[in-house]
Amino acid sequence: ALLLPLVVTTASAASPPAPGPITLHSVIPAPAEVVPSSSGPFRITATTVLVAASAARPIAERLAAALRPATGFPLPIRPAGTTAITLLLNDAPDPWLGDEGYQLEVGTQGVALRANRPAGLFAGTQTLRQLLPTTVEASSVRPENWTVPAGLIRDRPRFPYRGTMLDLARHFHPPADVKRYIDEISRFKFNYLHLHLADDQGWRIEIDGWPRLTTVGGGPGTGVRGLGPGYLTQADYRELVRYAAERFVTILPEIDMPGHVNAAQVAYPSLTCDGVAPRQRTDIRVGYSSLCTSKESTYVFVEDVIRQLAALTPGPYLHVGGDEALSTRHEDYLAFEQRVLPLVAKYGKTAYGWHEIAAAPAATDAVIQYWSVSRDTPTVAAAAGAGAKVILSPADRTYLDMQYDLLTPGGLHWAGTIEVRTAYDWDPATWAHGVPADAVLGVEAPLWSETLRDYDDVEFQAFPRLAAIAELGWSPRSTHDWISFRDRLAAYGPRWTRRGVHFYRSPQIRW
Ligand code: TNX
Repeated sequence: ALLLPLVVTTASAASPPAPGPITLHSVIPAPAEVVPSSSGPFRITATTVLVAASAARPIAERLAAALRPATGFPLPIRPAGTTAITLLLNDAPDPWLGDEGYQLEVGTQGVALRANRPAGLFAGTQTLRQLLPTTVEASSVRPENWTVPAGLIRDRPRFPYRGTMLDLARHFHPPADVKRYIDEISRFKFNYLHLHLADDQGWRIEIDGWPRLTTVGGGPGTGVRGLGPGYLTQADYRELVRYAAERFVTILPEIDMPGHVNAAQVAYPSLTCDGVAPRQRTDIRVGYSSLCTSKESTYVFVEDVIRQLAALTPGPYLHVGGDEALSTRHEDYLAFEQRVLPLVAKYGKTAYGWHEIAAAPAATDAVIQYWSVSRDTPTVAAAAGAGAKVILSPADRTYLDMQYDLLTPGGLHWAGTIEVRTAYDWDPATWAHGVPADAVLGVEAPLWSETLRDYDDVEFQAFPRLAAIAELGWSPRSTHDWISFRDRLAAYGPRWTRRGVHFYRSPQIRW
């Protein structure tokens, strides 16, 4: 039972400017409910133990591993203890917390983290890490007062889907880099990573029976000077799924069709209508390729790919693209989607596609990813009214490949430039006109990789904007406050610096 009365406090302009002391109000994304206490802080020392039983233990181990390098403390994990950080799964679920929420209580005697499910405990440990001095990010021992401010946080996500996408097609980014990205996004409580695995310039996932997809299709993408080639074996993919799951991130795989398929057609010319292999493409144009929707053999290919990807993917969704099919006649496009969307269901997954699929009747059972720069979208609104769920990825707010301003290196600007405040100041629940808030499943920030040569480029485009998207996805609207976010972001900067994250030092933030 809670002893403290719960007061919902809004992080506001009144919270201290950076680089003030760390308080319970410092966290990104802003927690739902924060009640600071005037009691002393908890101090982690050489004798602190972590207490965790059974299902909480792997999360305690991950937390201890995160805290040991900088503190130098042993932080053993025990079934019981006194001066302790305790991780507890509720016997009787606290309905308010749901599957991903947590409660964090800090007093002089210790830290008690409670949740209904492991995902909530994990989210709580990410909050706890941000309540420690920034030096906790150091990889070797630092002299520091390892204090955690006292009080109570009760927290849960606003939206069930909080995602980001990495385009492995235009430039391949190897599994080690994808793992670093997963590490970073899981700190901000993202729970989905969408992998764009095939496009005109590259095919990046091994499919049994279709070896040329990767041996031929795993080329340079839009890369130059040796950058860009590569692909995931099925074993690589499974390992990414496992690694992500340990951090409570679900992989959403995408094979884009019926457009964006040039790489597959170079590998298998039978996927064109005339059987003639197109030339390999390394430019960044879109809209010129299409699967041959009138050939039965096309659907043999598509079903093979969907069946194998579904089998490799424990997550609930499979993304079948559907965007910018500018070389597919509209009636052919609709007929294609009417066959392909149900195929995803046949293999036990919920179909997911870019918003153009909304024109197909079968899309009412799908998740629709809205990417337009317009807020008027009658087709998506109609599909949402008929039952479809919508993910908000408006290109002029969430596209991480857009330049911050016209002077920042890398990135494109067809949807405009996106500074941090532009990424932050909008509301996913009300953005798309006519799409009711209860149809909005969440928000996703796609990172297309036409210009992203290496992982430094990935980090530069993603951070700090991804922190803004994290807050839109997780935090209740009542906490939304640019001044507060700006100051919390400024205070967060040293954490990225210590971890070697190559983030953009936006002039909007007093770093
Ligand atoms: C549009 S938006 C695309 C991608 C490009 C991106 C570049 C959408 C669903 N498709 O093919 O990579 O713009 O910003």
